[in-house]
Amino acid sequence: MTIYTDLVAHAEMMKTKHMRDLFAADPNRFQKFHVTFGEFLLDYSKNHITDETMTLLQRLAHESGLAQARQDMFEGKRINTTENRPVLHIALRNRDNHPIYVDGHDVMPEINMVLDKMHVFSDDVRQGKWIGATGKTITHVVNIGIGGSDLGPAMAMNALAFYKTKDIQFHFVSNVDGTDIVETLKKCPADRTLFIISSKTFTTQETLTNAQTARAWLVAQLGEEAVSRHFVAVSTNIEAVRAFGINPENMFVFWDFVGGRYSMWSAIGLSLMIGIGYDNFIDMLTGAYEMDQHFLTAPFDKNMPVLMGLIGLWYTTYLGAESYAVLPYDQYLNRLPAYLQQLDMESNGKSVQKSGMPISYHTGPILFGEPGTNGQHSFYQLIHQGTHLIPIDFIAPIHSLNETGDHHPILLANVVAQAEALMRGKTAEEVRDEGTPESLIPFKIFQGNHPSNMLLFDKMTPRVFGSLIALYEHKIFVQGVIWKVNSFDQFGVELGKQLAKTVLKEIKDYSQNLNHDSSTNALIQKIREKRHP
Ligand code: G6Q
Repeated sequence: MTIYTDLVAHAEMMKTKHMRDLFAADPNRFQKFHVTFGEFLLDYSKNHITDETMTLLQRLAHESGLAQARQDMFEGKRINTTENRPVLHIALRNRDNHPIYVDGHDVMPEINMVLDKMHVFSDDVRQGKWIGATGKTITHVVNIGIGGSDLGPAMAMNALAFYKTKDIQFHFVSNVDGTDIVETLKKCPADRTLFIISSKTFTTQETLTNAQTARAWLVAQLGEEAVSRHFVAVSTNIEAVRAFGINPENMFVFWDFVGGRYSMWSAIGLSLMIGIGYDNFIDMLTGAYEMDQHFLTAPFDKNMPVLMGLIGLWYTTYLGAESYAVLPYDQYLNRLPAYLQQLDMESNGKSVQKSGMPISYHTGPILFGEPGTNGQHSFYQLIHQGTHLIPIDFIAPIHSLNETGDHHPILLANVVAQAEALMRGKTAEEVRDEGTPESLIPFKIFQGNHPSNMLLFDKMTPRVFGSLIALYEHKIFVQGVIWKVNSFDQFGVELGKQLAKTVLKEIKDYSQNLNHDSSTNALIQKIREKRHP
């Protein structure tokens, strides 16, 4: 028997259990299945698990070489094998500043230099020392980037909005749909606007198209010489930045050992640092560092990212769940599900092992979510009474930064009650006892047995936020290791981009022959007819 066959057999047995009975049988269930770290409490007792499940899952982690893989990442080994790169977002928040070597070269001095440069620049913008071409201070910052160069800072800016300066408005433009940049520019006075062009490669079609439009808009109003006061770049590609017309002195670098979706800790966070200030940004890095240390040192049975990773893959690989919901009961985290969609699905949405062998089991789940309580009035119906197994992460602060009347107790009551309702359900007898007519009883039964994690923390601070995001990064890492995939490449986004180049030529140029399938040909033809009648 291998660990896999043991887990498959155990899963069959667990499918016959109801969590209601597991709780009834063991008054210590919460005591056994919760863990704390810093301000966080993770209650994972409302899951389809027993002591045996957790023992088997931890054996799986050990036999999958998780400890070694974790060490390899922290030591700068080239674990992104398909791109032959180390994976060192952890170096960006290495607050004890110990050397981290890549090919014998310590990366920390460069990381610290960029942080210092960001510090000076963000202070200058915040304090009105960085002035625009006509001598005015900056009141609008527009981050132009997409994917990893957008979602992180945009999500973090919302999450930490409480700490944001009120003197500057922040905008994030990502979509190549002209509406995004045009509607944003309508809100911005050219002489008081700073554009941060964020692109690791500086070749991304959407970002460069938006950046060119912004540049033309600015030049039309303030002239060519204004560009250096109103455009800065965050990138790894100095030549392309120079070619765009941004002075390399106004460029903030990062490195190819920082993956796009893991880059909010780098200079990609420049807009965020301007928003919340250097000290808060450092607190965020400290929170992430603390979670890194926890992940690195805590035994697997007390290790939050390991436990969350194992429980998640238990559902995906062994119990047949296809999706997974992240439901933050915190308005500040309203963009977290969108951020995690990229982090999780781009990292572990793979069907080939690191070795090149095809995979025969399910890997990364379909992630979705909305803040509570909004989601309760929409898709929770399906979670409660639909036919799918959907594991959930509930996330909630015990105190609000905006305690107002009964708002927060109501919010907390809802998140706790949802987890309880999903777990216990409501039996036919309970429905009948409420006086429900017999004909309606089947519709009012809740099967229950719907699993969830509950992650509570005291209140949203930069430090807590940093820990929270690092927790998810490491959870995804754990799963990637056990699924044997490379969590750090994303070749799946390439094909569509490549085909779009051909289609673009054909949409713009009538004379091009169309050699696609009949559907694609007809769609292009229709667009041509309508756009060039
Ligand atoms: C993330 C991906 C992707 C990337 C964007 C933007 O891990 O690599 O989302 O961040 O495609 O790329 P650039 O930063 O190079 O413009």
